[in-house]
Amino acid sequence: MSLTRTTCPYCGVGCGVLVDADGSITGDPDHPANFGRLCSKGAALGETIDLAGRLLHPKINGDQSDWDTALDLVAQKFSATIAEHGPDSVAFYASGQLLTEDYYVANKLMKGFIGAANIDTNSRLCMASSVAGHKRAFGTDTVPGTYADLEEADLIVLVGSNLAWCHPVLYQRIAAAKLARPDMRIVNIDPRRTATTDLADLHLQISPDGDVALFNGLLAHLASTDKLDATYTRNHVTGVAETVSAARASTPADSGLTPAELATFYALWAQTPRVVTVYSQGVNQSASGTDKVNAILNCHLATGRIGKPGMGPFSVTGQPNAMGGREVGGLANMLANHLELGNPDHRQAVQRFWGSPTICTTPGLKAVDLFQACADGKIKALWIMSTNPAVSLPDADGVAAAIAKVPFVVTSDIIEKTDTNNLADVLLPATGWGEKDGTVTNSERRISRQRAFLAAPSGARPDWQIISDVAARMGHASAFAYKNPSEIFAEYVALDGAASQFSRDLDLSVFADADYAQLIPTQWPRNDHRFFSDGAFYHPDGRARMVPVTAPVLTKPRFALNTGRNRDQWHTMTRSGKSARLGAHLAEPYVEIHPADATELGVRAGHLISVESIYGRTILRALITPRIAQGQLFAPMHWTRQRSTSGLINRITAPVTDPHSGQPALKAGCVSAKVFKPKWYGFAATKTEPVARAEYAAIARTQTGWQIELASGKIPTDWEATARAICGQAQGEVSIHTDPATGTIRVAITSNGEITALFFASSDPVIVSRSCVVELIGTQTPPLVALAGRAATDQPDAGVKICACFNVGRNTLLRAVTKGARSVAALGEVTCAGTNCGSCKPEIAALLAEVSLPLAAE
Ligand SMILES: Nc1nc2c(c(=O)[nH]1)N[C@H]1C(S)=C(S)[C@@H](COP(=O)(O)OP(=O)(O)OC[C@H]3O[C@@H](n4cnc5c(=O)[nH]c(N)nc54)[C@H](O)[C@@H]3O)O[C@H]1N2
Ligand SMILES: Nc1nc2c(c(=O)[nH]1)N[C@H]1C(S)=C(S)[C@@H](COP(=O)(O)OP(=O)(O)OC[C@H]3O[C@@H](n4cnc5c(=O)[nH]c(N)nc54)[C@H](O)[C@@H]3O)O[C@H]1N2
Ligand code: SF4
Ligand SMILES: [Mo]
Repeated sequence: MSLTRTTCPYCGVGCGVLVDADGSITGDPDHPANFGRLCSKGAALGETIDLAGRLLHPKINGDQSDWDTALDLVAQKFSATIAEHGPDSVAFYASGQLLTEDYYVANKLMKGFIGAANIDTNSRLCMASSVAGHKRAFGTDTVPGTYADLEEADLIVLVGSNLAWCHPVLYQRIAAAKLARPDMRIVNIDPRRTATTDLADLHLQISPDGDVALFNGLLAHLASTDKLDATYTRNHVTGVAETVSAARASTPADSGLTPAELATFYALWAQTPRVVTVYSQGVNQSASGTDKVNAILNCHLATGRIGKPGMGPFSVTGQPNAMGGREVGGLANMLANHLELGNPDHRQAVQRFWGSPTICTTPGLKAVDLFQACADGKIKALWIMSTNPAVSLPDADGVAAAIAKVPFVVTSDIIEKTDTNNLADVLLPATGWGEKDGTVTNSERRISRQRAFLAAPSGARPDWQIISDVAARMGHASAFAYKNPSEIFAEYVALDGAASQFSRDLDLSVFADADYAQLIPTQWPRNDHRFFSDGAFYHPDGRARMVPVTAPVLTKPRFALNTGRNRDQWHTMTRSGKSARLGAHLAEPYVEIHPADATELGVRAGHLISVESIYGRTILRALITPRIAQGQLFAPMHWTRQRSTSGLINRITAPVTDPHSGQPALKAGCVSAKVFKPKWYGFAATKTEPVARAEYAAIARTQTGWQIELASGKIPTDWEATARAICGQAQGEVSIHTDPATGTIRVAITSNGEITALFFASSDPVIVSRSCVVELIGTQTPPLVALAGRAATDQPDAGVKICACFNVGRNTLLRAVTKGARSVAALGEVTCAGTNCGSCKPEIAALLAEVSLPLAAE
């Protein structure tokens, strides 16, 4: 195998990746998104492409099947359902992780051949408010920003974005730009402190959903200090007066910020023409998400700070192909190629181009409504592709029940056991990253190739092919006779050409004669094109619109539940969860809680908290930290029913949506919390996969196998049997050590002298060193020594992992600090931490800040 140039399948930064002849993975120095950098997830890609856990045969009702039988069944069921109940009785639920070619074909089948628009995607949970906001302001869904703008800005405002963890390479580009130009200012607007906050000059710890009040206040301030660009707005913008007057009606203090904080931020924004406002899920995932987007866009439009270098609004996309999905019309309220579903001319042009028998005329169901329609019995056949809605949608147990109710459910996935696959009638095995070919569009509109460097495992097929094969069996063979993704891409570009008479931002002409095999990363409409530099927008009058928005009335629940992401995990962990290095960063579902709230609830370090809403209950490990404000909680979205018994956070989130975009409000839930007092806590490390059996159980991969955290309200009658069952070790010799004084039970299981499992239980949180116990698995350590759960004196405990690339733990770093390494760079020199992908640098900086007080006092 020679060198392959491809693109990372995780976040929307869209980094170029080089895969060497020996399979080693590095950043592509020539890719304009990353110039050679990769983050921890990108750097660990090689550890996630093995075949363990892969779905490698179609399955029907749990039994292995063959492709012809499975495809025939899917086509027959969909056709029969449409014939009996009409086109609106079937639905596709797709994903921003499909490639553009897969997405194009799925959209074409549903909208042009089935004739309904019931295709929605997980981008509804992700980008829909930005899409709706862009369309209201610009008349089109255009992301005008580029990564270079971030480097050229004098002020970067990060709103509801944890860039350090979620777009790490972009964060590193900004950090490097700030190092080169220390005058650059960074403001972070987030209700909690995050790794991103460490780079910021100003952290505005806003109230949940205080953003409209804040940006309305900014617009009112700009207006009253004469900072609006009247010439620009006269020529290019409508709605100025009414929007300013709506902004004046807002009370900025409703943002939860002090007058001094507001004054500082407003003055900084007013004084700094080169400002880029970056926003992400803290903006989009809200009941006022679209209004938040427009409140931000209003400020840029009113000052003419858009369409010029180093300034503008910038909605950074989450998934690798969120943008590609929007382009091909993957959302239920769009057509294809940025054409409008509601416009008869557009519909006719697409239908003519596709030569299709029908075309949808009305918008389909948006994600949350779609699953509600499943619950209501209206959807009779559902096909879920490349997404895990039984985990990622709000009220996840309700969604699981809704899916279970649909008479015929198909899923296409690469992994066999997922919470959603467990509910499907037919499983179709897709080829995964490294095996499939196609294109993706990143946050700055750059289309890059994903290229295969591994042979597809026998049994798996590319998504575009699976969809086309079903379409052919539904009677549409000639319209779906694609031989490869390059033909699909060519058709997508040709459709764009055929629609060129309509005024749209999308323009793919630069790809018209492109050599697909050799395609280099290219932005549409062309590299270095600056949208809106001529002041022309896409509303019929050619102007942008400022949109009057009203700040929502905020209620204050006892606890507002905020949710989001961890540095080293990707969504529902089906891929990132395979890597032991990535799993070591934060190995169990947790909830950030303020120390004062913890005291009030009687929660101490290591305790568990039961967090509840009217939808359900989760049990999470308490992470007591002042990073989170009082009255708020933050929990990660990653834990599934596969990985934990009670850590699935969407069990308790509500299906409340933004009225314009239909995007669920996943950041400000109304919950209660109390300490969860089990009869015993446990921890085990094992060689083979453990079985989650307790009320609280969370499983993670380790370098030597697996680990499991446990807690339960029931004390087992037989500890040996319990340890064997949880550790999945029916065989092997057992050594048990009980200490009635402390109420601890320690169990070692060995096989031929080798430790295969170590199990610890106690009435208090188990305080053995996890990293030491994990390292003992597979060794010949005598059981009694191993049961001490401590490192040997010659091998100090490394502590919780901070650097995933070089496996450097917190304790190792702390020891280096006491030996004199007092900066991120110095710690890197001594321990290597942070010197590969750099994703952990913010945490190393935070650790230094944390220990700086005692050190100063030395
Ligand atoms: N490591 C990792 N990276 C990822 C992903 C992943 O799973 N793991 N997923 C990718 C995807 S699909 C996406 S969409 C992106 C998401 O990227 P981000 O949006 O950056 O990530 P989140 O953690 O969801 O949320 C961002 C921040 O919004 C804050 N927030 C909550 N409520 C409010 C509010 O009312 N106002 C403001 N201003 N802020 C608020 C939260 O505290 C949180 O820190 O990440 C992408 N990158
Ligand atoms: N509480 C809470 N919930 C959230 C969020 C939040 O911030 N808080 N964020 C939301 C957001 S922004 C997003 S984007 C969603 C993400 O949520 P999901 O899309 O549900 O999560 P993933 O784990 O990315 O699911 C992708 C699935 O596709 C499979 N897969 C991977 N590659 C391929 C392939 O090539 N082909 C096929 N057919 N399958 C493949 C994977 O194994 C996995 O099962 O979660 C949303 N849910
Ligand atoms: S920042 Fe990390 S996850 Fe995102 S594309 Fe780049 S390497 Fe992949
Ligand atoms: Mo997302």
